[in-house]
Amino acid sequence: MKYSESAILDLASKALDAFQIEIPSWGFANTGTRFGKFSQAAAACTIEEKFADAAEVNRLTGVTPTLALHVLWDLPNGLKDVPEVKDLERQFGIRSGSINPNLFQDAQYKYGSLCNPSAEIREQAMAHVLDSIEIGKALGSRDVSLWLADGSNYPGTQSIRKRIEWLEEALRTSHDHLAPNQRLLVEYKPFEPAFYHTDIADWGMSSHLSRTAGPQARVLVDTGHHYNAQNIEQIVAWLLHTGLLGGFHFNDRRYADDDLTLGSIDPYQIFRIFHEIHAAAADGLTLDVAYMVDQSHNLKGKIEAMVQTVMAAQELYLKAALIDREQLAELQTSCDLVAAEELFRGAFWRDVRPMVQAWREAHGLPGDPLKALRENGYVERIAEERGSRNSAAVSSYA
Ligand code: RM4
Ligand code: MN
Ligand code: MN
Repeated sequence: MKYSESAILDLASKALDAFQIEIPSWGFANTGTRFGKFSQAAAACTIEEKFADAAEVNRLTGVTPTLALHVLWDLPNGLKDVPEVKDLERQFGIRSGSINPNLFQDAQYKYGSLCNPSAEIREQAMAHVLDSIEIGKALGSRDVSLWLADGSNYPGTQSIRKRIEWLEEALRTSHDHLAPNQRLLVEYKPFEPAFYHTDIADWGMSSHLSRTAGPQARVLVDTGHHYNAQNIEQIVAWLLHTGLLGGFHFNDRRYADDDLTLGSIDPYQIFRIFHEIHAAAADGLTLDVAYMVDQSHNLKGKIEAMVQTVMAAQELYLKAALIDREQLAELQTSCDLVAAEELFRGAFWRDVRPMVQAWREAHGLPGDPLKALRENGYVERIAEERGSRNSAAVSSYA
């Protein structure tokens, strides 16, 4: 590498200063698989406890100032719950992040929400999205992240094209209600819970719907929502090129939408994604990318896993930031494949942990947030406070 050591340290601290990541309220609540749920004594049962846990993660890492909220789980009374959430924001020093409408739990959504063949149910779903937009406005949060479970399980049982039309219309209406600073993020997922067709199955469909909705709509890439072997960084490069990249739901996967800890299975994948983003920024593209975590930890301790995730995200983001882009561009142009790949791989293998630790210490944060969490007794304390309530069976992330 051409960079001097001091240039690298300078680049590193600038990159880390620029990086923040949003954590999800549902990552602190009890969850499970469809086969069983293993309650954790320390899991958050209330919105207040979710804010408290988010504040703890932010105290330890310093880079998670916002908490993503799911409307049905976190604001069950809609707009009426906004004052309480605002109080919690003040109390815990954490802001509300993206607002996630919840269009998949209610019984009426059995055959879909915004794509349901029943006009009445489509209207109910639409009303929920519009409420979510109003909640976003009232909380001063920017992004409304839309994920639909809509789809069908058996060929021939639904009109795929009619459902596209309903969706286009619903997203246009949603867009019409956005405040000028708000964005509509359209998430895609190839399958599950629907197993024949999913109404927004991939980035092409999300791109089309975002464009149709209007200029404040963007695509949301959940790293777990791709088929095995799909080249996610290429999708990211396309979305950067077309100006449609709105943000990420980060997690890792081995098989499907596993919601595993970021980088636990394939850290190189996340590095390659960050590389595309840093490269686009270096090329002068305007970027406005929301980094968010979408994970729910079933076996690991929830707060510990969230801290570990944030640390992994910082490390991979930094590794990719330190690629010598000028040199890489030269090697790409001369098609010096092995040297280009070695430069790229070298950046991935660089141990950046001492740099992140130094950055944390310079910012008054614990150098090793996981160790600090183990030592500060927070998890034991909340386990004791919440334990008895958590022995009851749970049915969702709420
Ligand atoms: C979905 C999707 C959404 C998340 C829900 C709970 O698979 O990833 O973003 O809100 O799960
Ligand atoms: Mn997601
Ligand atoms: Mn998912």
